[in-house]
Amino acid sequence: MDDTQIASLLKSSDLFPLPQSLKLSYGTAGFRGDASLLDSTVYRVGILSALRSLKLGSSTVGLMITASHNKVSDNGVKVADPSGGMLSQEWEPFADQIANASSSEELVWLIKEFVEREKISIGGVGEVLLGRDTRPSGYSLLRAAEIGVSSVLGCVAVDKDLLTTPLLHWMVRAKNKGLNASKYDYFENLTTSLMCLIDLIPVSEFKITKLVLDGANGVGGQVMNEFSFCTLDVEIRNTGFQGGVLNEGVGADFVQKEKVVPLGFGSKDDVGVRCASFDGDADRLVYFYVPSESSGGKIELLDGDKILSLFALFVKEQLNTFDDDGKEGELSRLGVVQTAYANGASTDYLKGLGLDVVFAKTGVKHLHEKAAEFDVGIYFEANGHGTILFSESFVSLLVGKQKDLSEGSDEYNAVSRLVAVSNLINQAVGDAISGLLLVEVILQHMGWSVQKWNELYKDLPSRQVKVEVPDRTAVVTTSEETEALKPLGIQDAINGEIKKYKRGRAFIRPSGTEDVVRVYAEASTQEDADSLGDSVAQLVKSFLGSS
Ligand code: G16
Repeated sequence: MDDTQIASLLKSSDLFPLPQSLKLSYGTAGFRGDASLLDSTVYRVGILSALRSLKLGSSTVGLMITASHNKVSDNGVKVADPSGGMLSQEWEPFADQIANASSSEELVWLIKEFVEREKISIGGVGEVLLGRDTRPSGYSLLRAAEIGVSSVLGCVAVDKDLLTTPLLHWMVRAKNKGLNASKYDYFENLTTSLMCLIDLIPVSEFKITKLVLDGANGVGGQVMNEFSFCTLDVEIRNTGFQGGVLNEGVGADFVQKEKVVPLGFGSKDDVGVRCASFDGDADRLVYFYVPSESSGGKIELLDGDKILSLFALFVKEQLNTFDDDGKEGELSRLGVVQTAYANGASTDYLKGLGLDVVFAKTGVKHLHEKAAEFDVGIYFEANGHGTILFSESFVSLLVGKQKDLSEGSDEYNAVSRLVAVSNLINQAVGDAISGLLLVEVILQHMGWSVQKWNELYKDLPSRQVKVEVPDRTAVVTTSEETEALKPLGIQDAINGEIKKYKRGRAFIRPSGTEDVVRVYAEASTQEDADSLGDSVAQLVKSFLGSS
């Protein structure tokens, strides 16, 4: 690094001093925290993104300013790698180091050392696409990111303004593949593949029924509003245009955790209607319906596990149509990836379909990696974050096969559906918009109502609790997060509680996005799941103290 570069970094860094006692970790999905403390973090991640672009031969990198499901006063920042996926985990320690550097001098020293070690040639051309969600703090944080990127010589930041997180990831991937990568290209891509799937629906009478979407008062509802559906009937509520606070009593996280209707839903006209919820930056999707007028706001939830099951069933049906002797053989290896939060009933159902079910640690970066090992890998977290990955070689094989088959045959239609799904569903990251379109078209394909879909299996009752503790990092778990290794003795105590309940299962883990320890409990009745969740939460408090 030459003197001009060092001077540029020192000068800009002085604009963004690190707030006292701020300690950050890249976490499950980038850095998150109180927005008023994040200027220096976002500026530094801007520098990191520029270096990442230079390191990878001037490929385009993405930087998203969002705290997704967190409260509106929080914000955060994460990086999309040139593939469109999450930042390589190999760079996370460097992200942690620079985010916590206490002075401009220390920051520049860390960068210099890293640039030399990674053999990054400063002076090349780098490009970083910047996006933000609707949080009021996003605008000024985006300016900090811009300054960070442009303080690395030769690097430019391109402001893409308000976007869903998956849309930014999609743009990065498309740009690096040499494809058109604007928001309108994304819409066009969705429309073309959706229309293709609709044309292949076997039932003669294509029936459109209303879907009501809860936009979490965030960017997802607003982007959906811009996207005109000629073939779907979608009413969007909680767009944030008429007031309403981001993620407050609305959105996928609220609906999935509380299992009650979001604000603006629940009138008698909503009973039985198919509804869906996005989270704050539209990378999560859950469905629900109000079962009866007397349900008191309680809903029937169709979470990420049920979306995964629907997708798996559909993909398997297509594969079976053309795979030799009706089994997945050499041609296609289909696998599904879940986390410890997956409802036990969903795992039983998926295994019952004969599928390879693999478990990963919480965080889409972990699930994505495992799903990419299959020809078709479907991953979903119960919270609604997931997608379907098709390997490039499998898509080429499908396209080749399509040419050999006679148009209109069952095999041809099945192959064409899979090709269309691979175009529709975001290959970079979980995407609530493309996921929603795929759910809608599969329900049409099956001729199913949301109630019929819900009958695939019955969820075991479960309960999730957040516990505020003085130091959540005191909880250390095994790699699949099903057992706590620390604090010593807590797992034995949890096991003691689990034993008291039929089909009892529980685990604890430190959140990577909020300052809490999360508790998950499952049992054969809701009363038991609640009681197990509460007693494990009590154990967390007694081992770690309450804050
Ligand atoms: C992020 C991650 C998800 C994860 C969630 C909760 O979601 O992308 O993979 O499940 O945080 O993580 P934790 O339990 O560690 O707080 P989002 O939608 O907030 O970006």
